[in-house]
Amino acid sequence: MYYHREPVSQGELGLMRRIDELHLDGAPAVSLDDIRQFRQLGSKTPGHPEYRMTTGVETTTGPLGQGCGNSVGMAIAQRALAARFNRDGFTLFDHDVYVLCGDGDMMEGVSGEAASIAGHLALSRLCWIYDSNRISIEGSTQIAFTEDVGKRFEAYGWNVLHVDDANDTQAIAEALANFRNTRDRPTFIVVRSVIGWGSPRAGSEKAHGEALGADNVRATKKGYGWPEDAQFLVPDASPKPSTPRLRSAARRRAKLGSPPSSATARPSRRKQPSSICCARAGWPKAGMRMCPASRPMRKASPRAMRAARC
Ligand SMILES: Cc1ncc(C[n+]2csc(CCOP(=O)(O)OP(=O)(O)O)c2C)c(N)n1
Repeated sequence: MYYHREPVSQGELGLMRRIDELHLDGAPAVSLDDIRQFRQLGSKTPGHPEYRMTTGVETTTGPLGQGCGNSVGMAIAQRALAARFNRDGFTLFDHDVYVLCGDGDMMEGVSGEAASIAGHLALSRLCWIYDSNRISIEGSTQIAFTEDVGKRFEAYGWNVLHVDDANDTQAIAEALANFRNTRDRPTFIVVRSVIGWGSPRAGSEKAHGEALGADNVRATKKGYGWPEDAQFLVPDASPKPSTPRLRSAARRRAKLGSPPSSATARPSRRKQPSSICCARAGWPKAGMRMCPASRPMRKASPRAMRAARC
């Protein structure tokens, strides 16, 4: 059991969702005061997720498309680690990698390149959830981006699913279950949503690029049945999402169980370091040997490609 990894490629909005989770965890990494500092210089809650600034944020995704690219590296790492270290009865690495991404991510070339290699390698532990609200900073995506993104991912070899309404949590749960049952290719879930849903600016680029303003905030809270004057309210009944990476070592051990004592079932400690980057079950000795500094890149890269294609 490793932790699911979750690059938030969407920038500000996605980060706020992650911060909520970090705050609502039993041992919050982000306090309400930290959240009040949202987007302030030097705060734990910068405008985009920043690796090393906030506990629970393990990758920086400011440039659109970056989180998508990062996720493919994480999914390749999952496969390599699983092949190298998992043993019967002692599964250390069986985690999935989830990405929240938006129209801006899909417009960026890097996400297409990353999706291509993910499809080629059939990275089945990888799931991208595409928030398709068809609005970007400039307005409707119709201005510049009209391709059928789902079809593009089908061509990459992904399992493409559609959820017609982002508020249909049942449909989202079913799509995620479909992903977990699809173990021969990565999954791409196109979720149709309305930006700024519930606010007077719903469906408008203003919901992205401008502060709502006090009146609109009140109207939005009213629409949600939320106390209009409450600021930074976290009701006692809020669900407590699990953020396993913040769990105590004892809780982790309880879930993982005891490692088998047999030397054959347990990976040798001496063999672990340095072989991680390119390791694959059955590879002789340390995988790192195939990419020493002296080896020309053109010779190292095909070997690395073959290693990832387990
Ligand atoms: C590579 C890159 N170019 C430009 C930006 C600036 N930028 C931040 S958000 C955004 C628009 C994103 O649109 P979308 O993904 O549709 O987000 P939504 O409007 O749905 O919140 C842009 C252009 C950026 N972060 N990265």
